[in-house]
Amino acid sequence: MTNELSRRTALRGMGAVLVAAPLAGWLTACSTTEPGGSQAGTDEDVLARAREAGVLRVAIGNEPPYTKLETDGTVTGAEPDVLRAVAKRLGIDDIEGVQAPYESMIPGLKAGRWDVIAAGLFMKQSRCAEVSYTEPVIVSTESFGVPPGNPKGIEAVQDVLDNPELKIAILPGGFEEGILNTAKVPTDQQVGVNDGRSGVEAVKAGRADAFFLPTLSLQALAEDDSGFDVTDVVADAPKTGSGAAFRTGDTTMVEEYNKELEAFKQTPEFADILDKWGFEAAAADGVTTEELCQNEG
Ligand code: 6CS
Repeated sequence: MTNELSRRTALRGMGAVLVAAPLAGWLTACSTTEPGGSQAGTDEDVLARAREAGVLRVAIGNEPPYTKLETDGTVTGAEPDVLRAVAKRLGIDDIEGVQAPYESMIPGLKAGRWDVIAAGLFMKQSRCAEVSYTEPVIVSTESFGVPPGNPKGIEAVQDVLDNPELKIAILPGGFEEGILNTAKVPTDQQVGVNDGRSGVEAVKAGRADAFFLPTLSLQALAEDDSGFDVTDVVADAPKTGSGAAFRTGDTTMVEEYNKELEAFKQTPEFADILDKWGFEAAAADGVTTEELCQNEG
């Protein structure tokens, strides 16, 4: 994979959100505090600690509509809004967001830098082996961001396999990178980019022929940039589903969270949140974590 990544690290203000970088060992100012989280690898009850601290620290990607960091530092988006509502039902006052690259989210969770991931971190075998996902909140789709008119006709992963000249922008450690690797797309066809905006710019500048990202994320980017098209759903990509992800030792939290999530899903508020962000609340009906954790990669 060729990298367009700038290994930047930044601590964004001292507001509700800090930025965690992928560099190993780079610690945020709060990584030594455990306001609601249990220590990595312990079975301390994160639920009791979060109730006491009044806050649950959540890793987000800032990729609307899955997650969004408002200019005042408020964390929102479909997943954090559901997490906040269920946390309140569990007696936890609020959530506090930490923005991190997808590739850092599970290591940061295991290191105790945050208590939970609610970022649209899609379930697949390797991730399900490292964290405890709650039942799914979101089931969504993947697309390609392409130059206007899709001149190279990129509509499926198979099209990338069939044309070794094609370069596909992906987020390092992201679900789409995993799809390409599982399909055995050579890494020299993969272009790593920092975030959604960088992926779009890579396509517009001709450094990549397409940007592989969730359909709704590309559509959100296209709202502010008419310089690229979003393809139909990529038919040969696996079903993408996500829920909150806790440490494997936080069993009490996952059990209690799932109970409250199931009850919350029966309320109009749940559907209102999903609808506000453009998701189909019913898309997750009947879909289980067990099923989604069968995704290869
Ligand atoms: O689960 C992932 O890794 C992917 N999820 C989202 C919401 N965006 C891109 C990322 O690769």
